[in-house]
Amino acid sequence: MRIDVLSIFPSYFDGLTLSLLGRARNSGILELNVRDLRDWTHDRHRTVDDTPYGGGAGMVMKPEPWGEALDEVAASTMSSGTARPTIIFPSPAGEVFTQATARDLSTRDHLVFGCGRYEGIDERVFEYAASLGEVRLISLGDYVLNGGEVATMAMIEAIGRLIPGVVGNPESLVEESHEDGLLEYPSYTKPSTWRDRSVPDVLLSGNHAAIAAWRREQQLERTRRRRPDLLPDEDAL
Ligand code: JFB
Repeated sequence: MRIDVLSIFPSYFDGLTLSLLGRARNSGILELNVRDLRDWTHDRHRTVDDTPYGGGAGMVMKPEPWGEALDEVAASTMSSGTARPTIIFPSPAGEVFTQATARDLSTRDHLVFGCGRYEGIDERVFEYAASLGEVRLISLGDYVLNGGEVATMAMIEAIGRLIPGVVGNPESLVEESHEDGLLEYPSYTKPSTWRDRSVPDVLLSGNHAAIAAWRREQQLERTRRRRPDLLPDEDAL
């Protein structure tokens, strides 16, 4: 998979380029390119924002640098003969990112993340990007961030760990929270007693059927208490 990130704060991604991509990058499983959007400006001040038409608070990102940047990064996959890129714009007005979104995106050959700042990006950029690839506006969740960078890092980490050979890819992905629609069961390790707190007896019993049943019960109980929205509607039963 190839991932291109467009941002006016490319150094935000330094940690990600080091951690996630160590093994995957060198083996060619994943190629991550972080590019500074200001490299596609042509004025002395490398301007990426301007005042909003119709008035209102704050600034809006100008379309021209985005158009040139998207042309360049999208053209490089299209010329290499592979499918059109999937172009993701993190947005508080997008569809909410879930594990299902991460699974879907982990199957793509080429992802482009366009990180907005200020009050967002001129709407015509999204329309134009749709001529280059599949455009997805995606929100990390129902809270307000200052830009798309943190959301992009979270999404790349969630997507990357689903790709075999990427650092952080566990042996078993199926037992994790959200993969089976329930929260995870609690985990314990040695010592069996710590500060007067003991590990549940069943886990020391060696009875694998009893352990499996206890873990399933814990998953259901935790999900009911903490995340009832994940369970089927009781009224529907
Ligand atoms: C994403 C962003 C802004 C308009 C603009 C670009 N879950 C999320 N919350 N906020 C964002 C997000 C995601 N994904 C997000 C991109 C941009 C926020 N801003 C700032 C805040 C509110 N309204 C600019």
